[in-house]
Amino acid sequence: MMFSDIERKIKELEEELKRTEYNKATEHHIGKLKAKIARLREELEKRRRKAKGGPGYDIKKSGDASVAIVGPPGVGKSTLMNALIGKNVSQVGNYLFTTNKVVPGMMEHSGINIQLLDLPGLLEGASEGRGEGKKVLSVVRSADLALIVLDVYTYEFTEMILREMYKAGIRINKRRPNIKVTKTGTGGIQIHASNDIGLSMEIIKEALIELGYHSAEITINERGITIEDIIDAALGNRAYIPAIFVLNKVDLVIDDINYLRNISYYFRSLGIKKEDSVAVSALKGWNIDVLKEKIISKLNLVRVYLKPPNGSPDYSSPLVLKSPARVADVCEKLGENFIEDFKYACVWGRSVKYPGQRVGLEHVLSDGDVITIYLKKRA
Ligand SMILES: Nc1nc2c(ncn2[C@@H]2O[C@H](COP(=O)(O)OP(=O)(O)O)[C@@H](O)[C@H]2O)c(=O)[nH]1
Ligand SMILES: [Mg+2]
Repeated sequence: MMFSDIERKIKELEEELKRTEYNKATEHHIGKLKAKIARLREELEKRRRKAKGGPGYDIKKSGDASVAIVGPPGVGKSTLMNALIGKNVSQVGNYLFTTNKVVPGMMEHSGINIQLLDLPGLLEGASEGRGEGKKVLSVVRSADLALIVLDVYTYEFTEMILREMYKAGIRINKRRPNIKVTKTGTGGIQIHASNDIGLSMEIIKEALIELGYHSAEITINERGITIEDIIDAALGNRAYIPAIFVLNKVDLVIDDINYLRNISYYFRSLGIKKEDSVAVSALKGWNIDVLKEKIISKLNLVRVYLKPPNGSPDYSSPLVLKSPARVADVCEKLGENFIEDFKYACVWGRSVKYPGQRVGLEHVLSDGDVITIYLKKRA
């Protein structure tokens, strides 16, 4: 098939999917349609990569975590970035001004360094390559958190942004389902499901066959899964990214309570949780501190303080680790010999039963823990 044939076929199948009402009789057909679409998208993506070479901007990662600022043009992404950092790092434009590159900047908050990535505006069709769409989406894919920015006038673009991300294999505010798919040589499709998973075995099989699996083992340790989860697990290249929805420019509608209430209804109708959204004014600096706190908590970082054997902990510069943080991850940050020469560690804080408890390399630490590491004496 040619490029454009695949695109046309996807459109057709998507149309069909829209027309098909979901019920017991169409359940199987819908499952197959979704798998077919996913497979064709995958094929299209492969050819695009070949045709264009690798996508992506050249950004040097730095800091303890990275946050992508994404949204339509003109909603105030650059203004927000500057407000978070506290100085003008990124250029702010008039309504349709768009930069075509990534602007990185560092935000410091309670001992944690967070790299912010201000991105060009995302447009409808981005996942199919419109504008800088592919590059923007690939930055989002590799970030630790996405700030999805909308403003009070264009908030209804949220659906478009979510759709483009979805098509690019990005799953927002969702845990990776516990589903394993392994290709096997023979034996057909074997499904191991430990409990009532909420999807029929037949539908799972049909979807896998559509995806090109003829012999495979699939293990599902999860309840309430959807056919999309099965497709995602089979294709395997999905990114599960936490996100905060930022509604900007509230200064413009602050007197209109009903207007703001409608926006929050709209967010809720999309399944966006209250705690995952925040209304701000980047221009006036309203609620920027609240957003900062949300960023920190959503990143789920673990701060660990080092204490020398007979001294007191150094609270001025925590080690910042991604969750789950093991003692081994601390050692790795400190240097290679720390793992090699590791004897044991003593930990104070929420991860242990009593202060100063002895633990090994696999012990998982909590935010705020204090740790002393003892090394073997070298011969
Ligand atoms: N009233 C108001 N205007 C804002 C706010 N944030 C940004 N703007 C304006 O919106 C326009 C676009 O801002 P910019 O940060 O360049 O948007 P971007 O394209 O998303 O990066 C500029 O004129 C900003 O001054 C805000 O909180 N309130
Ligand atoms: Mg901008």
